[in-house]
Amino acid sequence: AKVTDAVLDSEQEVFSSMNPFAPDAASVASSIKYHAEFTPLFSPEKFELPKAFFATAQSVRDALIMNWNATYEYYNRVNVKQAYYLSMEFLQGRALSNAVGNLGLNSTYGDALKRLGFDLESVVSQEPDPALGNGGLGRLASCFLDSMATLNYPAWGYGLRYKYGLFKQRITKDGQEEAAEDWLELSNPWEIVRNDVSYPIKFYGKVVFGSDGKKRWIGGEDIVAVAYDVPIPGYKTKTTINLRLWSTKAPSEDFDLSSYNSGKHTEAAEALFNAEKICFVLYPGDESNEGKALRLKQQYTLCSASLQDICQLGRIPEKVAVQMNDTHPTLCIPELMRILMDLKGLSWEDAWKITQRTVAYTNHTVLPEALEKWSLELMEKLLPRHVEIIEKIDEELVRTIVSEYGTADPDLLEEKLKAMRILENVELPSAFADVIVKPENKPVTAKDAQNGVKTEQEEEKIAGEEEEEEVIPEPIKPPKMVRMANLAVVGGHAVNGVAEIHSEIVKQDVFNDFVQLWPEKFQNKTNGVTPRRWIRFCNPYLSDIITNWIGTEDWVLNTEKLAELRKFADNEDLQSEWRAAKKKNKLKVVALIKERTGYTVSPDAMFDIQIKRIHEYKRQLLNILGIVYRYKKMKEMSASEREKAYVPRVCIFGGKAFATYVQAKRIVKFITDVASTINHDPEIGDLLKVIFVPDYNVSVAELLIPASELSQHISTAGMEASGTSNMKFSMNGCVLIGTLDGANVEIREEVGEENFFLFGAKADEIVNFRKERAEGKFVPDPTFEGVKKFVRSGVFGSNSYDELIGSLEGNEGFGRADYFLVGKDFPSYIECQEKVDEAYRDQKRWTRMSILNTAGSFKFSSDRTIHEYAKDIWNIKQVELP
Ligand code: T68
Repeated sequence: AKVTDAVLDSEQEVFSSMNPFAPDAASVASSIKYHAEFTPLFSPEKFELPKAFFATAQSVRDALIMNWNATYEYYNRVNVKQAYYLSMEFLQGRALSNAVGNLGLNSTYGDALKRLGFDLESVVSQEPDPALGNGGLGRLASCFLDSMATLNYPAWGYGLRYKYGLFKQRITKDGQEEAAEDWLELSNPWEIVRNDVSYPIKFYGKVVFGSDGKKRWIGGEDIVAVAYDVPIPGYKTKTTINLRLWSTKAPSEDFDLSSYNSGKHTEAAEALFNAEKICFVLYPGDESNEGKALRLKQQYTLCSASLQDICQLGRIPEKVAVQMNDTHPTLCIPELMRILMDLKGLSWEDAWKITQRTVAYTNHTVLPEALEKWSLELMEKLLPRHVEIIEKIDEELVRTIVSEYGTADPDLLEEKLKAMRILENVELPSAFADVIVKPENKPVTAKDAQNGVKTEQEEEKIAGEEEEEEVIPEPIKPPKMVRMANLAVVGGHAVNGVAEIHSEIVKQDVFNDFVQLWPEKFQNKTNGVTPRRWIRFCNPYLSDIITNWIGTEDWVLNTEKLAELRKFADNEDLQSEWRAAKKKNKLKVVALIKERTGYTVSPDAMFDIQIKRIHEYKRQLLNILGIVYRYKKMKEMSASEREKAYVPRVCIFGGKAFATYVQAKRIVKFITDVASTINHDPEIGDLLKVIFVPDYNVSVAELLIPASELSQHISTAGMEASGTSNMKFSMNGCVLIGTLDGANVEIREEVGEENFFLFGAKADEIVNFRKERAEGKFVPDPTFEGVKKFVRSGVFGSNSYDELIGSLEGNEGFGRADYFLVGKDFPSYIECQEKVDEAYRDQKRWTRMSILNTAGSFKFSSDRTIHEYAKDIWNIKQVELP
């Protein structure tokens, strides 16, 4: 009780120092009542939970608006350099509890709502979870906003206001089904539409010379981007920064009134629909050409609207740093060039210097298929002026490469051009056509001629004579593409990976040729997560214990303090409090599982969790096959042997598969089939349960992570750029099982190798193992063969899972033979899981491991990451409001 009182006092103090009014519960209650009545979204007769949520959010928003205004008024006055974080995704999660928590008003709002007959927790759970992101990349952007505000860095977030967020996932007997996520259905209490902040955006059209000799982009389709602002409060600071989300609409004159009046209603509104559809959904399916064009329109809308806005806000480049979250906003580079040259009249050279100084690029993946490319043909149609600029950037790059490597070794030069050019499968710019003499055009040397070596033309002639009748088909030309990552590397002043191992792979592999040219551009910025949302607010039980033992709540801002827990790791009192907190969190998850799946699980079993997007490289398949192995062994034992041999476990999965990713959807279906067999097997009971929590999102993560005891981060080494949930789990006292991949490597270093369950092949061994497989030299372990056979025997239903199990063998028709090396890592994974059981049996040892994870997690606060970006890339300073 003492701790809570102390926290309460400090909350009051903080708020009174921050605001002209220091709200007590009574004034907060009247503010909520005021909003329910005078900014209504519901009819007046009833005052129920949904209304309570909206009115509470509106009352919190008042405080945020005040702080927001003060923040930017001050930044403008002192004219500071600001960072602009551009991202196609912000996975914000619910805002109410976060805002109330950051303002230090938890108990005040709790009391106020009690006076009105509600409790804060139920009110908070009314909020729809805005899912304007897919996964790690979007959530990272949101953690960064929280840290930038908390640390008083002058900054903005820019994104798109999708009408529908990431789809809602339903699990049926056929696997995953998708439905629209209508998060705006009841309106969004946090956003403020700025009717005076809108910009024209153009698509299609053509480029002409204006009378001043400057290029003009004219004609085409014009739409308007309108700003919707979402205030982002910092923790225990007045600083409240802005997330500006663009929505699209048609210019009002585009509504064809006379068509409408003549009964052609659809045609009359076509322009409206065309403009609005750009912001309908996050990541529209892009298998069709229409889908591709729409996604490109989204990207351009983000870049163009944001840059037009930024140009109004601050002097470029002195006062502006633009960070591109992956390649999705790379059109910033040609767009800024266009603005500077065509609209502001700068020369190419000046515009280029400014652009390079302004923008920087974060890479989040090394998977070659995920490196973004756009068809040149599509881009030429949609953005003709930008293609001209990209062609010129490409030409300048060719010039640099030629001058760096010379023409003496044409093979080397050709290889470099092929790897580095922005334009792919496009002829060299005319100025260079003669510079490079391709090897096939090289004259045969006298020595070769003596040895009877023929020129290619001679070979062709002979071949032609031999098969005179045969018609040689025209070779299919590979499509011309724009490589966005290459453009981002060339156009920015900094390129960073998101974990040490990832940044090394970026340097040694993906962008190695660019590193040779510009080594100084390449950096590492290991990801982080906000300790506010990801411990303090989602895990109040553990937070109170930490505060109590460290003796201050400062650790929420200075996570280094968490290290002080180390000295208490074996303390029995701490250990028992620690276990009690875990148990309370597990009980919440028991209820969630019951509600979402109907299954009853025991809170005394070990909670083993893997939650992330479903992807082959993340290897949910390895996890579920490990479970199948465990089940198979259990079935071979007598009841008493089973009890003795196994620690009871609840294995929990959560995650969405991209709607068109067939193999990922098969994995979901397989997990749910296995779950249904095991969970209904009376012999197994509480010894093993498998749960797939449907519709995984930020709010579900906030419940699962604090309850987790073991969590799985088991990607094929070298494929997960960083991972960020691994950091959240570790902070919440969960022990990790994982490969040496992404941020796992650094987490293991920090928490100590005895507190991390490591298994599997290392990144630098993968190439050889894949080769071994391809050459048919790999001999699978009998345990793995046994598991596959068991699955095929029909235990989990009539389905024989040919495509899934076949993919692990590279059978005819099933593509790459176990590309993700599930079979290779299986035996070491199983062995490692046995060590997990052994450790868990000793609860003292396990609790110590758990405490040491929290204690060693301090590096993974996004505050640390943001300080590094601010210093090494953006060159911005913290500015505290007076
Ligand atoms: C993730 N990437 C990485 N991509 O996979 C993860 N959206 O390792 C890393 O921790 C995280 O980024 C943050 O750095 C994504 O989440 C996407 O969601 C994505 C990819 C392509 C297009 C759209």
